[in-house]
Amino acid sequence: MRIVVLAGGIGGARFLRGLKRAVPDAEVTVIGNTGDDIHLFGLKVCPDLDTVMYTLGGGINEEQGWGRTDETFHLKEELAAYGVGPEWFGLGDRDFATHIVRTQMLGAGYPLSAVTEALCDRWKPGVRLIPMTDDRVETHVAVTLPDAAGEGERKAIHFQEYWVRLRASVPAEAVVPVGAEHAKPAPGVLEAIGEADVILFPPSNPVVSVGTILAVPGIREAIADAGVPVVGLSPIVGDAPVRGMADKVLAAVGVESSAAAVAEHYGSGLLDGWLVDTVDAGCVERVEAAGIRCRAVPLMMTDVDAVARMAGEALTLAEEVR
Ligand code: GDP
Ligand code: FO1
Ligand code: CA
Repeated sequence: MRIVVLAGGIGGARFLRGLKRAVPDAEVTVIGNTGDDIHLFGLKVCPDLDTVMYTLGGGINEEQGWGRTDETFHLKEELAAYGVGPEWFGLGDRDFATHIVRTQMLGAGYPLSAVTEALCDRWKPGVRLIPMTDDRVETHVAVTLPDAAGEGERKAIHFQEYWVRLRASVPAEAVVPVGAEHAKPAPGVLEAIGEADVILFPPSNPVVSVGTILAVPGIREAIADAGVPVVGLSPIVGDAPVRGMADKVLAAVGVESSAAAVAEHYGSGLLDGWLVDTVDAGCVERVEAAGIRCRAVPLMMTDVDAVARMAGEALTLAEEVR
């Protein structure tokens, strides 16, 4: 079975670990979000690609969900001693090596998709991990912050600054995947979608993870036209994200923070099936009224077996709508 998964960071990576346990023989292609990417200290950092690679490769910091296990921060401290920031972004020593190798290869002319493949040669994630695009896309968030005079000043900041520095403490007024409109799907992306038996949206952020991937021209269209079941799992449980800032970025695109509203936001033109958590069983009818087959099952990714059951439910629903 050939499965294509559109993945962000933690939600996507943890789902993939369970999917692999549920169907070890499946050929899984992951289309990774690169809108979170940021250039720091002259290095290209790809948080969501790395989260998938480290999680499936056994190198992730499990408690945090991002970054390396057994990490130290000497390099960051030395940079800070020179007054070189940003201090709000926690790059560890082991993680730095990944960004150095990536940046060196990009500088030598390799596209990000080839670089990601090379990094995965070490981590052996057991999936084919492809960035959504080799072109530069950066998600920016429009916010209003107080200026020196205490007046509100509207500006666009990098998504990482919104999330990591500001902890999404101010409303997101707009979310813009800068560069997406001119980006091309990376080699292999449209081919994998065209050859898939099933396409899954893990419980990743619908705006800044899956939404950003879908913003690359050609990807949404290829999925809608693939003619295979497209099934998603809700990242919203009981009207709130399980973690992260999905409620804030959903508000920016005019979507309420609920499992049903996220399904409607994707729409029946894209989604055939949608899983909501059992606490949201009351919204099944609303989702089905939107033309999307819906089931309520436990969706908390407490351990890999629980996630494998979620993945199994998603594949069962895919067979029902096929
Ligand atoms: P990020 O890039 O690290 O933010 O990760 P993703 O975009 O892949 O996933 C983030 C989403 O995962 C958030 O909106 C969370 O609500 C969701 N999420 C995290 N843990 C769980 C879980 O156990 N169950 C469900 N249903 N969603 C989860
Ligand atoms: N998340 C944080 O909350 N604080 C950090 O300092 C931080 C550093 C970081 C470094 C490398 C990396 O791959 C991820 C990192 N993250 C950090 C996670 C990342 O910013 C977010 O979880 C995702 O991009 C949100 O989608
Ligand atoms: Ca992310």
